[in-house]
Amino acid sequence: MSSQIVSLDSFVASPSPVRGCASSSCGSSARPADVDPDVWEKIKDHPCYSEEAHHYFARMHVAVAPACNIQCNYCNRKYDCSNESRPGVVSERLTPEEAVRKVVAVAAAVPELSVLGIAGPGDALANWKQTRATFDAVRKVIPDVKFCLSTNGLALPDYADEIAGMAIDHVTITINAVDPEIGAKIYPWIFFDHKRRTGLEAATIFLERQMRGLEMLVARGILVKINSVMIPGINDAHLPKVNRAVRQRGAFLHNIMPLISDPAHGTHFGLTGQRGPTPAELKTLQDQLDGGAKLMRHCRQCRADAIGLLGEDRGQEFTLDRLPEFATCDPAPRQAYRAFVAAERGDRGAARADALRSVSAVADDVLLVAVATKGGARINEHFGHTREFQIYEAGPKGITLVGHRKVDAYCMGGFGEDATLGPTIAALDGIDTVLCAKIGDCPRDALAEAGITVTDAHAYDYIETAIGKLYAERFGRSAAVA
Ligand code: CLF
Ligand code: SF4
Repeated sequence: MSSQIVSLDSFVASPSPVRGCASSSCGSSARPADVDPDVWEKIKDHPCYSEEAHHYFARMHVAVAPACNIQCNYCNRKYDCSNESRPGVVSERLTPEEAVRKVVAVAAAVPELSVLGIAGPGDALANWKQTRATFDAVRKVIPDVKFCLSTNGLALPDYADEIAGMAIDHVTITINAVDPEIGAKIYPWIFFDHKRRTGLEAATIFLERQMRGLEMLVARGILVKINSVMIPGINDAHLPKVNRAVRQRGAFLHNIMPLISDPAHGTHFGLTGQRGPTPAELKTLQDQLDGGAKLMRHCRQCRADAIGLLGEDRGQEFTLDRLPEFATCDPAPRQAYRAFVAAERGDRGAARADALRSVSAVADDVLLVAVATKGGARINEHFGHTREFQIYEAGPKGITLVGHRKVDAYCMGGFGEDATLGPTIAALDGIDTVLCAKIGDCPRDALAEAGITVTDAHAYDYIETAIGKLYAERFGRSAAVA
């Protein structure tokens, strides 16, 4: 395995140090043995459908779909705050023409871009004319970007054929219940067949159409991801049943997301005191569902105008007033970046296999590690700059990304901001070790006092390599254990 240090920043700054061949197809060499080659082609550059890809690739959403055909008790699309990160929230709505300008500008500046998604702020299918016009226009100028859409599913049976005809390979349906009694507690109304419907009638129609839409998409070869919002006391105990139902119908991935609930958001649940799950409750449910439909655990519940790697949002760099009047879209930097990732992937795959061997021989011990990273599956972010730690669990099941925790950056304008340390330490509750590229004495000592070890000894290593070494050191095994 190579010990060469590679950062996304260095690639973006200078595309010349491309290693490996110039064809993106060599990424297939890193295809996991249990993934069908056709499926791998669809997911290998998709940051949501592949946990591995999310270390390298970026998505962008264009907010061309303002209207919605249902009401969810956790949604209020009027609320807008650029610091807020939750579905349904955007800073500016776009026409399809504006959306194309934005996509061209982002593609020119962000070689990691691989997916264009339409995820609101309303429902992509309730605004089908705009959704279709946007995808059709982008396809003509940037054919190498994958298309993805997210919907509540009410209108899916009407559009499944068109979606398949447009070569949209990825569709997300938000399914929170399969039992109308439970659905009626989440959806106060739907608008269907020229009429607003409420209560059990609404939920019965809606859930039936979601399931039919799922079946239709799967039959047409589309990879369907199911998002479910976990709402304690309403559908938390019901979600295993949802998991079984969507798995039986061929869903590719299941993503359980915590309810975000705050009175300030003006949602029904926020105003009535419905709480979201704790991180521990969410993890317990996810652990319970492991072995069902494959679980997504790296979702960031991003905004309907998000841009960048999943852990970042560069939307403010690409507001309409900042877009160049005429941008061109040379595919060469994206192709070069994909070749870079293909080579990096092979290298990381070998490193990961080594790391997994080092933890697999140990019986029951589990280590929870927080990692400061800005991409590339490496430990390459300073403690003081990080706004999000990726959380890994190492143990008998291997080394797995199990979530992320948001924090405020400690380092502000070159100086440590001690006021942020308390909340950061609270956010790292239960973490054994923090891995980062660099840390100063002051925050290191404060974390040590809280019982959290921080080390920059593995700076720029692959994440799994470092965790494998850490695990072996901690539990007295050699990293070379076979
Ligand atoms: Fe966007 Fe959704 Fe496509 Fe991804 S997001 S439409 S599948 S490209 Fe991804 Fe964002 Fe989670 Fe969605 S992190 S909220 S799962
Ligand atoms: Fe809001 Fe989406 Fe629900 Fe429509 S489907 S009400 S946009 S969360």
